[in-house]
Amino acid sequence: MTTTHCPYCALQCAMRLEPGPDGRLAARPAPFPTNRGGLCRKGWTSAEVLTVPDRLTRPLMRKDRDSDLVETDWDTALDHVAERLLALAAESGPDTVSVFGSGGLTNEKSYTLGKFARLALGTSQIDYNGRFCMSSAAAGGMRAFGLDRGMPFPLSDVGGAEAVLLAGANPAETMPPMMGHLSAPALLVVDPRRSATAQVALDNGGLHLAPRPGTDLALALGLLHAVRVGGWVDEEFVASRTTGFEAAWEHAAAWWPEHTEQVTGVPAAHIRAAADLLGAAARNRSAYVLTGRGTEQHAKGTDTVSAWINLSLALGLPGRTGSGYGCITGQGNGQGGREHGQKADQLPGYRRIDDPAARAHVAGVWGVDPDTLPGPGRSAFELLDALGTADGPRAMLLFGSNPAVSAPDSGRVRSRLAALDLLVTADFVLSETAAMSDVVLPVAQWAEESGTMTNLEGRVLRRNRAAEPPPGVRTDLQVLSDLAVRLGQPPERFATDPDTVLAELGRASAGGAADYSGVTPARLDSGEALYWPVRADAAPTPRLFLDSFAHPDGRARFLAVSHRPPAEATDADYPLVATTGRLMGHYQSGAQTRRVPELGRAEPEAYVEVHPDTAARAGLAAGDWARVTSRRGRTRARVRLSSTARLDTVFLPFHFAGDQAANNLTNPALDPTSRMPEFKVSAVRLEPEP
Ligand SMILES: Nc1nc2c(c(=O)[nH]1)N[C@H]1C(S)=C(S)[C@@H](COP(=O)(O)OP(=O)(O)OC[C@H]3O[C@@H](n4cnc5c(=O)[nH]c(N)nc54)[C@H](O)[C@@H]3O)O[C@H]1N2
Ligand SMILES: Nc1nc2c(c(=O)[nH]1)N[C@H]1C(S)=C(S)[C@@H](COP(=O)(O)OP(=O)(O)OC[C@H]3O[C@@H](n4cnc5c(=O)[nH]c(N)nc54)[C@H](O)[C@@H]3O)O[C@H]1N2
Ligand code: SF4
Ligand SMILES: [Mo]
Repeated sequence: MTTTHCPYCALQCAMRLEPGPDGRLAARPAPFPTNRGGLCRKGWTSAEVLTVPDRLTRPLMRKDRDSDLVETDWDTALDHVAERLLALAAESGPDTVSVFGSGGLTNEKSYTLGKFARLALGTSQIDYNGRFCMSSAAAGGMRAFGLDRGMPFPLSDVGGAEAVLLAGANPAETMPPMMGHLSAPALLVVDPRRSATAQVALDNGGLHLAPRPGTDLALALGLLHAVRVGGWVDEEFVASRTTGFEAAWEHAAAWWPEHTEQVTGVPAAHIRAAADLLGAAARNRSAYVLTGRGTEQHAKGTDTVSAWINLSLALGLPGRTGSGYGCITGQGNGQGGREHGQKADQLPGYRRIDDPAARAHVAGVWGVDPDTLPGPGRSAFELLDALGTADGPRAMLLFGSNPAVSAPDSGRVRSRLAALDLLVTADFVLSETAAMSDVVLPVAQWAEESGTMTNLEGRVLRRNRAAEPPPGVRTDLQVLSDLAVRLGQPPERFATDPDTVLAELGRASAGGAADYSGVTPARLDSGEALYWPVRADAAPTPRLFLDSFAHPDGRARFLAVSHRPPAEATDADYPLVATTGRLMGHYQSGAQTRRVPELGRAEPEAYVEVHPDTAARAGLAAGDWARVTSRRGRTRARVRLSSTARLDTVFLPFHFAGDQAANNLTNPALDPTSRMPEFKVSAVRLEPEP
């Protein structure tokens, strides 16, 4: 029996892995403060992915683009990859080779991937799927507080609150055990749909505010307005701990609840009621504002997050015990994955790659001259969109993501991936992206290796190895090391033992914002709650900002943000708004969960959630196949009627591939600061599938 944490989301529920009668591992819940002994359906079935029939155990390679992937041995595959990478770099320079990483990778892998890109490849062209996930919240938190740790407090703090506002998050489906912490008497859910979470709020006497997708910024300004008019602003806190209130207020001054109602569709009375519930709880220092992807995945996601933070600052919530603002990070290591250098503009310890002091420190740990480190590269979508173009990369190495399904405007992304000279994917199943690759490297899964993860609260945890990888399979760290050596790196520079990498990551992150220098195997094993920063000589930091915020003046900043419409408008040809998101039983691109029989049976195909009147107008009934078309592409989905849906909005989960992929529709318009695509608003039309 091994105690570890779930392979999927950022809640990182604790679980026990036990061999069943057939010798295969089964997952059972284990006590831990975030999940309190609960697991969702995906967690319960997670160990089944270890033995799926189409598990990859031998490298695959194709001769050329027109031939099939065939099994080969490791030396042939790795020699071929290294040879091609060296040849391409010699022809077109180091930036012709690119790397794509993931918030699902352990801290050790994220760190090694960034180091591998900068040293072994010498490329600036590395980014990762976290850009699609919480980058807007990270940018918003950084601007306001000077530091980005999604939740700067333990999740269990939220359990005692009188009021919690959840903007664009549906934890009842995306992190079910979290609902145990959301028992506040006033739960306020902002979601265009009557989501499972919104239903919980209504059942318990809370509120559901249902804005038109893409109008959250207006709603947050309207709430700030109602908070001020209601007399709920914490004047003392605003004066002593913040700057910029008046400039931010100028943008909110026009957002009377009635005006806000016209733009968002949320009744003015609900806006006032929400402001009063939040205000009364804030006065008792007992309220939280939490954001999720629904409010963040927009071309104005960063400003929208700033508007929610402005609201929390006006109420005096952040930087105090019992109240606060937090973003609900999504992927298993969504937090740690954004700290250790797999991001285009970043070095370990949440340092900036364009900061000379950061370069000098990290180069010192790596034993290289700082001048040899490349500068910042392209963000995720920009990188994917440049592949195979005249000045873009001609090769990509991909670890832990399936962008052929999960990237916005995925038809366009698939054609860019197909234009590469060399696509190499490390995975344990033949994902849709692996299937397009020239070389596929079979790697170990979470239960077959150890490594650390940083959960949604900024707590560093250890996943423990519970089984041997199948024969023939290597770990990601081994693959990176094997390749680095073939690219001319000294072997000792790319360790394959996770604890050795962790110790080096500790040195590289020391003195940075996300300081892990005190994270050791002994402290991890002791069960100590290691909220970062974790220094060797100090206690961890469960709650940040209690004394001061991380800007030089110690104050939090209001940002002067104004509302603007989504990147594309509806019109006569595309009259509806499509928004996208998740359902309980599938994870992300579905590469893992679509292979678990129980989960696949429960949700075998894409659906589109539609109001009955909207469906009828399109000539559709429940259970029909619908064609949903946007300005970029189309998808097929079964009609699911919902009488609580907005008439102007349809919803599609993005877990399905091919002609059922929601991302055939989505708009890659990017946020100017975070480079987050607008996954949550596309103009579409709905028709019967011919
Ligand atoms: N079952 C399951 N759980 C998961 C995942 C998974 O794939 N499956 N993925 C994990 C990851 S990586 C992440 S990032 C998290 C995401 O967790 P969430 O943020 O909870 O997930 P989403 O379903 O993307 O979006 C939440 C809600 O936003 C709503 N929404 C859509 N458009 C808008 C809008 O314009 N404004 C507002 N306010 N809301 C809007 C949707 O209707 C949806 O109910 O989940 C994690 N957990
Ligand atoms: N329309 C729409 N699109 C979205 C979103 C949305 O809300 N709407 N949400 C976005 C968000 S928040 C996210 S996080 C992305 C996620 O989307 P993806 O980045 O595609 O994430 P996954 O589906 O988890 O892909 C992980 C792949 O890596 C493999 N894998 C898992 N662990 C490891 C590992 O340790 N090593 C290696 N080598 N491989 C591994 C899995 O088998 C799988 O094939 O999708 C984004 N796309
Ligand atoms: S809520 Fe997240 S961490 Fe917990 S069992 Fe489900 S997928 Fe795993
Ligand atoms: Mo995510």
